[in-house]
Amino acid sequence: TNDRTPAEFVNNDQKPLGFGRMLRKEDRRFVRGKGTFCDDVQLPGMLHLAILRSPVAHARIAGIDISAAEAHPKVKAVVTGAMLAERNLAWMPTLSNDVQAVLATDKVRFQGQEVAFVVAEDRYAARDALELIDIDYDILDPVIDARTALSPGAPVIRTDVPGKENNHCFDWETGDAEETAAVFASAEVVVSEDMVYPRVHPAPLETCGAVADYDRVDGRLTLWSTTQAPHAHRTLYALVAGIPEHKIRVISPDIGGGFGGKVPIYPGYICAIVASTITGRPVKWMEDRSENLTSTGFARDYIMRGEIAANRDGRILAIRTNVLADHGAFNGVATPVKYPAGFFGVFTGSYDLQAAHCKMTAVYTNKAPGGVAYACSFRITEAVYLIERMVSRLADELDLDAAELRLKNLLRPQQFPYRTKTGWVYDSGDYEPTMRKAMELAGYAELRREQAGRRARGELMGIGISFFTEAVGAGPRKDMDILGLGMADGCELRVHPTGTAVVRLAVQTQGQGHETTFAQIIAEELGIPPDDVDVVHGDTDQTPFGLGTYGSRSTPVSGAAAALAARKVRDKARLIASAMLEVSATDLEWRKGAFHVAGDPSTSVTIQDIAMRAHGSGDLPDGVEGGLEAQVCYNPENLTYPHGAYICVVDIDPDTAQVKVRRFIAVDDCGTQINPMIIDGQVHGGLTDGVGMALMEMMAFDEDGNCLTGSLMDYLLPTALEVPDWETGYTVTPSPHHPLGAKGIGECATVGSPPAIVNAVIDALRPLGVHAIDMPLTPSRVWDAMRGVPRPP
Ligand code: PCD
Repeated sequence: TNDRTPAEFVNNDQKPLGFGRMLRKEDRRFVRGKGTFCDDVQLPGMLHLAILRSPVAHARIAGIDISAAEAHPKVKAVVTGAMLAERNLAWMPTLSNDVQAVLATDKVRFQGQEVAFVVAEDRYAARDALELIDIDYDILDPVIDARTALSPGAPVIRTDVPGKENNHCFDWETGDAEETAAVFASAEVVVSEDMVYPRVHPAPLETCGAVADYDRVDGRLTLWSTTQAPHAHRTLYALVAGIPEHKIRVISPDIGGGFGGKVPIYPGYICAIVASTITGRPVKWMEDRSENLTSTGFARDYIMRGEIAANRDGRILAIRTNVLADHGAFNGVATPVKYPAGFFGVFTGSYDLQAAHCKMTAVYTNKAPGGVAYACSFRITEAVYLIERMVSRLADELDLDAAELRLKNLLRPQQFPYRTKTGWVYDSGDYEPTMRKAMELAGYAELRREQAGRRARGELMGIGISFFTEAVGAGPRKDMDILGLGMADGCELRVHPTGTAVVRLAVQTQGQGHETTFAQIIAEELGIPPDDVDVVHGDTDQTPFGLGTYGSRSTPVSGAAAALAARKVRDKARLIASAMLEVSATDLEWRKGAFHVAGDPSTSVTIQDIAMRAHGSGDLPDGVEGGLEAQVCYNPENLTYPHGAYICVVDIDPDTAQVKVRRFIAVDDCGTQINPMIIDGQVHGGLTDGVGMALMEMMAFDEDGNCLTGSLMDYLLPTALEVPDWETGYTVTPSPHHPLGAKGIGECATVGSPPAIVNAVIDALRPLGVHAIDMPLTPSRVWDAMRGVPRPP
């Protein structure tokens, strides 16, 4: 293997000190079972909290009797919404300026909603006591289908909002309606299609949970919680719960996967805090799998109508879409507040268009809240699906090759920075080589020949393509904030006297390997081994403020902050080196790890020598303080725009309608690569997500609003059995504004893969006259499509 262990990074010219394949430092702890996850936290005297959830989707609460539960010998407290209301804590703000019930007071609005909680001496007693709570529900008609949510006479869900008479959540529009209509009117070809991006769930391995420890003596709250954004959560707790911010410490320990689902603040966290304040004891709350699936943030749930306009020769002119968004009972979307539809505005994709327009309506339904960016920079997954389905649909209509049609319309390198018709400025891109590389890796021409042969024999083989541009790395802070908190990130770097270092970050790894890659960034910039750099994160007492890890923003934002902090340290080191070597600072040249006198490479001092001098007793140059450290708050100039070209090959069994992903070729471009091994892992994970969404995953509900996918027996996740050996490749187009040229990669494959798979299935079924099908492409749906049965609504 060419994956070096950290110790193999040595200071010589053969082996790079910074970027490159390197095994993950954190895995030393993880493979030995030495991680510390939320549920591993054990405090003396700790109590356990369990939440009672609504069994129905929509009902008025007529009465609650908690007396039997309170009488349970191991129960310390039973709390209802009414009791929270007395403390003004029954409702909390969501990240998108709506409110959400912590515990229901008036009504329950989705199955699984939090209604009461019990605190007991152990986990079992807490669960047992839930059964002793007696609640009287007056059942109301639920609103389950987003299409009927605005029908006259539909039951109103948000009766808590004064004057609210319907289930309208928001309207949103982008692009130019008139300009787009004009282009459509004069286009030679217009193709349209209806599509559903079903409700799915991030379903991380570790569910959500918290341990709250409120110290009544000095009024200090320590909260271990499964959060992707510890600093933002702390500020919001201070604003909502009224505990002063400096008295709150949020610790995000090891996290077993986030995938966007751990960005929101969930009622359970607040309940744990309340429980600790009223009992004076530490309190642990951990969800089980069903609670996680049924009550925490869902993703997608967009019903889209797409229209694409083109010339007969395949020149794409414009795209237009109408979206109906199902937001569930509360608008719990975690997105920069100016963007209620997230970054859906990038639905113009990777093509040079004359016009684009999107109109969206969002509604409330009696389903769990959310709209989280599950491995998706805020709704880009939906946007990429829309355009990539439409482009393949157009190829189908014009009888053109789907790869050639894309090549004809991709943006050209000289068009960057490129402003889209919806106002996004793509920083850099060189798309054609990426597409060509994917075609080459796939052996595209040969695959098409093979397909023709198989078709002639009646076999169902399909080749699907997608080309995507993602927008990752939110800020800049002038455009992007979450509840008023600007999206910039702090970083602190301290080099110790012996030349090892500690870097303190505002972002928090959930499995991405930050303890390795951020050490590599410092190593690259300072020329010290990555093993000599400790990465501290996930603890608000130990790290500078910043908005957290999601939207693949860690490398674009905090990665830039880390590089700039290291460069500040280097600038100071240069001054100290000039004193040590008694030459002017301008006569010094930096070569990884040391300053040399220009023209005399034998005279040099290493960064370790400089660190000792910086902390030592010797003289420092005038105006230079002792110590070797730096602090940066990085406000990105723009998002970074990674891109990729994906090709999927499927075979469909004509007798069972089972789809088999035979091959999947992914060529990604995330600019400068810090750790290609980790990048490969990120891509593998995202592609697996894509197979899950395309073929298996959907949160389903019956007409009463019962969630039908509350366990992993029904909510199907992909395993090694459903995925092929991934074939990955890369091109490198650096970001011009990022100090390292790096772009994010974490979500690219999840975003780019579903349309490639769906396009492949439709391509396979084309001889049967199939032009559209909705995810998940389960055997029964494919079977129906093969027999011309109309799609489910
Ligand atoms: N990188 C490199 N290079 C480049 C880029 C990147 O190397 N150029 C690497 C880094 O450093 C890291 C990774 O890779 O380590 C990633 O990164 P990014 O892209 O920056 O991202 P982040 O921020 O870090 O992360 C985040 C993401 C997300 S967002 C998601 S979903 C998912 C992903 O991440 N999640 C997860 N991936 C993952 N993995 C794991 N393991 N786990 C998890 O959980 Mo969202 O918004 O939240 O929905």
